[in-house]
Amino acid sequence: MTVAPSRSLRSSAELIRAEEPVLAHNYHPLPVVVARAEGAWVEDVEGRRYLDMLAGYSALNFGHRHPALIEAAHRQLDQLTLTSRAFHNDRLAQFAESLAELTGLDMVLPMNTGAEAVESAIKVARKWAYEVKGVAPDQATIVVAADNFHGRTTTIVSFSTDETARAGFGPFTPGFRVVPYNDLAALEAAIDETTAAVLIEPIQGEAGVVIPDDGYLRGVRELTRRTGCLFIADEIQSGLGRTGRTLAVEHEDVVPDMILLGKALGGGIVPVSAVVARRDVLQVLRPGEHGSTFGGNPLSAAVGSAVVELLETGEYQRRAAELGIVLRGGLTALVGKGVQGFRARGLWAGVDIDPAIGTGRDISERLMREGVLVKDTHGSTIRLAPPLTITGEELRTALGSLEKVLTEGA
Ligand code: IF1
Repeated sequence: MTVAPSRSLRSSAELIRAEEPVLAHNYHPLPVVVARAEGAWVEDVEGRRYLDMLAGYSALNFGHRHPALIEAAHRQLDQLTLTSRAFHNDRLAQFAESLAELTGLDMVLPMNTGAEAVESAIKVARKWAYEVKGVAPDQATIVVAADNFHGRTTTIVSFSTDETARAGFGPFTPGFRVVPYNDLAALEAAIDETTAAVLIEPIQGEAGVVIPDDGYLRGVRELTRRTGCLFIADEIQSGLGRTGRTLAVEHEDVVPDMILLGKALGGGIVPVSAVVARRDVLQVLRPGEHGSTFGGNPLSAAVGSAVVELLETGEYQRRAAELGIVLRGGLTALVGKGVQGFRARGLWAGVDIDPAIGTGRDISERLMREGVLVKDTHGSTIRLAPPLTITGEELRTALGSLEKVLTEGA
């Protein structure tokens, strides 16, 4: 940690209390107030240090304030920050070229948040269905999976199966069919001549890091190709190194028609998302039909290019794969000792805690007191997704804290 605390004259407790009357209550954060961070570590207002085992839900794959990313951002701040797409900017071509090259696809639609990338893909898929496939006007359907998480807009929550995310927000957008995840027969039965696309997460994050059976993604690829609809992979959380590959679909050697990226694409500095697609798909968009004030801005493009550069080396994917073995080993040793089961790929795990020991929230709070930050999901599951820059020693420290918390609670 470098700089002395200067800005926070109020304590963590005071700052948490100060939020209550003025900040919308749409979150229930752990009671930690972060003021500084570096790498895999964050520091709170009082100077307590914590290992960040959530990494901004994968938005911080390269850790907090990665030197190459901070440098790229600083350099760009001194040159040009925003043009809007009314003009060209001198950073966008390189960003799009390098991202297309990294993903093996042709064209990039730059947006800002994950939800915007998902919304954009839905619009592109529908337009493709009408213009290329010949679906009757306003009849296009998109098939999605139960327990999906794709974002928070009204259209996206329209096809959520999570009542907390949906209830009270209707009326909803029509045109979606929900099938069970990891079920190719159900998917095939839902596809017909109106189907524009199948939209799925290659690994379901919010659902608890649910990994489909080997062959499912290949099956989705074959099925969508055979029936003439698009395969859209939401890699917003699973992509960019997290699972030990650049993209989670690479574990099955599959190339979707559209890939959605976000989170880590902004290097933990700015929101950057993108739809990356085949040329014959993305070219349905013509001037004026879609856009964004901030999408593709030079600061985002500079940071996004620097992120792609980090991934081009393969170092982070390799780290995720190698440290993933440490993570898996540590969790395997805890099965039966407070852990009922877990699902893991690369540096990403959903860990089911024995409900007798506590809820996921209880365990997260106890881990916080041990200096480790995680996030619960769905009752008894906690989610581990440390920065890919974490060391083996730091990872073992976190696993040691988890063991301590679980055995103390037993
Ligand atoms: C929240 C979860 C993580 C995503 C996938 C699109 C988006 C997300 C696969 C939208 C966003 C988030 C958002 C955040 C919590 C979070 C989350 F618990 F809900 F599942 F990461 F684990 N596709 N995921 O995971 O991206 O618009 O937020 O940039 O909503 O509280 P966004």
